[in-house]
Amino acid sequence: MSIGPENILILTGAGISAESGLGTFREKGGLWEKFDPMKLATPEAFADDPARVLEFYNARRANLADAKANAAHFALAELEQAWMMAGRGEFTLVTQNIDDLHEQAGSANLLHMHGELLKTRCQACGHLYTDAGPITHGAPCSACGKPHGLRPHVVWFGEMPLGLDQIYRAMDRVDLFIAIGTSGTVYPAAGFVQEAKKLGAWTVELSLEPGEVSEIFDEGIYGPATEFVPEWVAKKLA
Ligand code: BJW
Repeated sequence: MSIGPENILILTGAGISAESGLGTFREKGGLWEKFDPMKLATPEAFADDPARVLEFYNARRANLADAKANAAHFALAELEQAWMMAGRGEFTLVTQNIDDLHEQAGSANLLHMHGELLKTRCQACGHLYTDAGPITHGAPCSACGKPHGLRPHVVWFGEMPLGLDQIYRAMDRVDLFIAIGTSGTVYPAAGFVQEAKKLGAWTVELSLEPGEVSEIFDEGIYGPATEFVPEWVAKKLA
């Protein structure tokens, strides 16, 4: 009997980068406990006080400079490589994270649905820069020359996440959906499990603890990502 392809779609959240020293959002001591997201992560907050918002994101850029990919990021990159080499099916990695740790680990088919911390976008002309340094308030865009238009290339509340067409196209063919290190609080990402289930996929939640939409998943594996993701990948590749 021949076995058909198995298309994998993985969604990651802040929990996968927690053991690399990057804070999560909604846990005790998380970013949104220390800072008000409505004052920092909305287009209205940026319009109201761009200097305050840039200070927050510049500090996070500086913090990211010291962060290294961990065993969970490397395990997903290894799974992708093995899956593609053996022609076992499609592999799509969607991350809500704005860090670059999946890239550091070598993941290739990767979508940053909430943007990228190390990119800057000009609101006037849409030009994208990759730059780890601070974004200077009021600086002119080097492409169009307009001042005051530079902002972090991240998706704030009320803005449309990136790559949704591509994500839903991959979702149409998904056989296995895995959510790793995400609380299932933020939509549309939190709704992906429901979509995947409707399309007949097996769904797995892999996190430190059950999240907000936990009951929808077929299977839950709970523990630190650096232990449980490599273990899960090793089993999948065995
Ligand atoms: C570990 C671990 C370890 C810890 N190992 N695990 C219904 C439908 C559609 C939209 C909405 C809706 N209801 C409301 C909305 C609007 C809104 C929304 O969802 N609000 C909710 C708060 C209710 N959504 C939006 O505005 C989005 N846009 C939008 O909806 O556009 C219109 C649209 C409609 C319909 C279809 C399509 C579009 C945009 C959301 C933008 C989110 N932006 C942020 C900030 C990005 C920039 C930045 O970083 O500053 O994205 S908010 C923040 O939350 C960040 C994250 O990506 C996101 C998710 O957080 P995540 O990753 O889940 O982190 P935590 O902290 O919540 O959880 C961490 C987990 O890890 C925990 O469970 C731990 O247990 C676990 N963990 N250590 C394994 N070692």
